Amino acid sequence: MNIKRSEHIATAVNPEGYPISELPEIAMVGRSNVGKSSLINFLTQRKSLARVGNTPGKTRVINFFSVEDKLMLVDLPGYGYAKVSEGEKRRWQKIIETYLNSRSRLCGIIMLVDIRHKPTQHDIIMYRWIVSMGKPHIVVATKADKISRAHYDRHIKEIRNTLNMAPGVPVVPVSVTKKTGFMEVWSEIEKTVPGIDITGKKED
Ligand SMILES: Nc1nc2c(ncn2[C@@H]2O[C@H](COP(=O)(O)OP(=O)(O)O)[C@@H](O)[C@H]2O)c(=O)[nH]1
Ligand SMILES: [Mg+2]
Repeated sequence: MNIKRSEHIATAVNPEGYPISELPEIAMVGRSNVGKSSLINFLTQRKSLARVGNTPGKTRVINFFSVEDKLMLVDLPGYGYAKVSEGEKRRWQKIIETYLNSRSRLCGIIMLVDIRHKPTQHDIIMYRWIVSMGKPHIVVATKADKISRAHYDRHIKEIRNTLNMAPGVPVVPVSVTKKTGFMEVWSEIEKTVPGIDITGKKED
């Protein structure tokens, strides 16, 4: 399948800067450098719609990207980057929390964790908070090319246990370099947003 149309719509730090739009939104949440921007490029089949590999911790803004004029993917600032001041950390936290708490068309959240590593304390706190919001969510395990397929199960189990995930919530391994997990993530997004059909595979 091909995504025909995707576009950078807005960059914002606070609600005044959020775009005026009716599109349902899916937000990417995760540590700095985990692969949020890469996942957006992967899902939109664009090389550099979202900027990848900035100096970690430099993305202090929210970026909104429309897909097929049907959906907005939202790239939130990464948390957990050590080399910034406490004040700076609080500012980021506020940007993320304000968005997640106030955005009424937020339909679902994709929480990203690196498939190689046990989720950190920051991840655990963030995940608990996502669960408590009661919005649909999935976990994407990024950089799946960095481990062998034979080890997927073990790593996914560790992620599930550490985050204390309910059995019904999927963990989807994704590698943007090997281009695996594309349909799986889109299909989860389609389940999350009522009536949306990006892949053309949904039956109605
Ligand atoms: N090998 C590999 N590298 C990845 C993958 N996804 C992201 N990266 C790399 O991880 C780094 C951080 O990615 P980025 O998307 O900027 O992370 P962000 O800070 O969460 O937006 C970049 O160097 C990416 O090229 C993946 O699936 N496989
Ligand atoms: Mg990024």
